[in-house]
Amino acid sequence: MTDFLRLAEDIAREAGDMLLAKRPTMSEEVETKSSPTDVVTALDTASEALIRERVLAARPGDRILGEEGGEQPGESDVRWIVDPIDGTVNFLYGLPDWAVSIAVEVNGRVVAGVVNVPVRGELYSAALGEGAWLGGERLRCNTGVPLAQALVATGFGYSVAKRTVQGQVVAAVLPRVRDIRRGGSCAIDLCSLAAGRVDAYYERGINAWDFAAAGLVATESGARLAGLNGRPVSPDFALCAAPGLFEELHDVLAPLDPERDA
Ligand code: LIP
Repeated sequence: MTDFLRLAEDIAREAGDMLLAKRPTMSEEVETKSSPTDVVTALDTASEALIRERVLAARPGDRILGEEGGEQPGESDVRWIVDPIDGTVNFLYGLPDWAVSIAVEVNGRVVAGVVNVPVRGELYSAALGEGAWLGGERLRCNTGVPLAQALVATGFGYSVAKRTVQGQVVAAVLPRVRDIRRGGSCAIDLCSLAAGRVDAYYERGINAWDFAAAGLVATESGARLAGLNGRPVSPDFALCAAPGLFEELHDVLAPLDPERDA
């Protein structure tokens, strides 16, 4: 795992440095994916190409799943799960909260994860069973926070049908908690939870590349990460918090049927 972690850290740093040096302006050519607001820049593609090249140079034959390039087949039991820029809209607008996320999965289980937040100079890392770190600081999520005092991070999808329901859900949650934060990057939200900067996170519609690395950072900090009603985390739903708060927030969210479209 140490070798995986070191390689992922080195590659995430290199990709982050490249992106910092070439950050686009709004006038840059961007393409859209699932909707007119779901953007991808040439630098998303360039970052993923760099990551794929570095991984395969070090570990030829490994499999890779990336947000922009999809699944690269291979025979290896090792799969790299990559989000070349998580928080693409923030990146495009020059806001600081975007990240390079790299996870390493062995036989279907994530064993190492790295989230690089270049603008903030923060590199989060985690190894299965060995803890989560921000630089040299061991991370532990907040515990014992009652729902009414919880700072809750969430996010919204790119489709009108999803966002309509997500607006209804957040309107129901807001009066029950301390406050809501919408940062624009799932990976940073989960790492912020691990660092005690928020108490809980939920979202519908995040993908494996969004949460694979940061989810390990969060669980290695002591948080629980799952879907609703005992299901695992998936694009259907993600909920993360320390035990206790997890169950309280779950029991507010589940009756709202937040996995539906309008
Ligand atoms: C982002 C997610 C975030 C979500 C945003 C966006 P992207 O991923 O990390 O949680 O709320 O709408 O989907 O598209 O920047 O890679």
